[in-house]
Amino acid sequence: MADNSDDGNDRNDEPKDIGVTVKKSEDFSEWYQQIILKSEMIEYGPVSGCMIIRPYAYSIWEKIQNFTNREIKSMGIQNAYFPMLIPESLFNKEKEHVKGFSPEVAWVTQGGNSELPERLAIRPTSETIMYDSYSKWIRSWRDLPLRLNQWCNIVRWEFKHPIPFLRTREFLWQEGHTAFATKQEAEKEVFEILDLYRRIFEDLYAVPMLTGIKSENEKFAGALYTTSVETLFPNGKAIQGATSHLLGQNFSKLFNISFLDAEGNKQYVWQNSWGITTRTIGIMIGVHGDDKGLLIPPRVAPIHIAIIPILFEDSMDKVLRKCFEIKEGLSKTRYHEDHLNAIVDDSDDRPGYKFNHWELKGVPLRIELGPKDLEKHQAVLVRRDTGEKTIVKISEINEISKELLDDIQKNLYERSLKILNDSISKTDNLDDFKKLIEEKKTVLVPFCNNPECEDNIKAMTGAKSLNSPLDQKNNEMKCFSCNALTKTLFYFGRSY
Ligand code: 86X
Repeated sequence: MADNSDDGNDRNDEPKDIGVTVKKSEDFSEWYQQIILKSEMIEYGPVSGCMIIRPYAYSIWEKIQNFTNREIKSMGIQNAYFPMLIPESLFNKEKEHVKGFSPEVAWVTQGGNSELPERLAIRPTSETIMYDSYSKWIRSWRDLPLRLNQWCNIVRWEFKHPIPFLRTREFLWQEGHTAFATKQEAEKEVFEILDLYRRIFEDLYAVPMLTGIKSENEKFAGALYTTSVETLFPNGKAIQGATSHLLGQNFSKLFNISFLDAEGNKQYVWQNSWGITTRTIGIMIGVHGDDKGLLIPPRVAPIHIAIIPILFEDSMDKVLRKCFEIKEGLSKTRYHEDHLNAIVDDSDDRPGYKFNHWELKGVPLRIELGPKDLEKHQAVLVRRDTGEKTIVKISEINEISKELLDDIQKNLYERSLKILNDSISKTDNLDDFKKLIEEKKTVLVPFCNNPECEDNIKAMTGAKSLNSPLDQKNNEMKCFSCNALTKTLFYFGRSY
């Protein structure tokens, strides 16, 4: 227990902001809206579907960028930047693959007051503009592999109602586009990237994922196959986290990306593309947040520790000085690829108000320090995930903070994993499937992977396939819906 029963000085009794007014379990979407605004992650912009990512959220994206850059660069992938505007004629080369997407493309038609001779698409994805260059850059087997990535914004003019991070008309992502001499090399990368995405979610965001291969219906039309990571929201809806595609030679034939092999024969390259977006932030918020607000896993938290001084007139200077000393010590303490980031909240608000404020912001650890603590050379550490308090010697605060943060990270992952596992049910027949979908379960079923069969299932139940787990036994089974023979299990669920 804290050794400071009194809240300290009573200045600024009026609350500056009010906390979340709905429970996550009662109205998930209202809860989500409130916490992203009140925690200062998002501001709505003047255009519907285009939101402002405020520094508190953007710094999470920067951590994802840093981690991803480190990993992909060590794989031999380089960053580059391609233009945002794509001439219509070039864009149309991909027509076959983007049929369903075309209503979502935003176009630039004017420069100043004059109409452009050709419309320019604002990139909804960059295959066409990048592969146009790839066809010029790749000539011989010595030019391979070509492995580029870009960090950029994307515009897709969605007509469904926008949800910050999860479904926006403009979003940020990285898109990797690689070309290899052989299918084997390309295929190896597809799964290395898929595993990188899994680690971003599981190790950084503490969100457990279902990793697998998309159905024929749900794959990217330009790919031989599409792999994905998917997870579950507490409202029972599944959501895709990221995708990694084996494009095969579909695009290299369209864009004439070919090379002369060592024997002098012309060959088409084997390609991949893969992407992860700012949607990841929304997934983290939805999975971990609670009725007090955000709950940010330590590995991606912009602020690890909020230090709250318990101030009284006579001891104020000493307590504040010690708080800043603690902050200094923490900032010199390494935490994974980073250092600990602590802030001292020395504002005029009451401690109770500050507790609520930093809980709303999802800061994973709080340190309370009052005059009585100071006398005993101790402080109180409070976990955001469990509310548990620990009294520690100030001399041990750096080490114990690190341990507690790792434990919070682990706990967030494990409790989400339990929810995910508890939501998964298995069946081999349509009747049970319908009931389980109504109960908002994620259902593992033997499925024939026939697009018409999946369309049927969707029409009957509103559920679609998420993906098909990677390591399967390959027993002969019957499709749960049409009874055709199959050897593969798929996850199904209602999804975003
Ligand atoms: C699908 C394919 C692929 C690189 C990725 O999934 C990862 C990164 N690209 C993306 N795709 C679209 O969603 C799409 C959307 C619109 Cl509006 C469009 F006009 C064309 C598209 N092409 C591909």
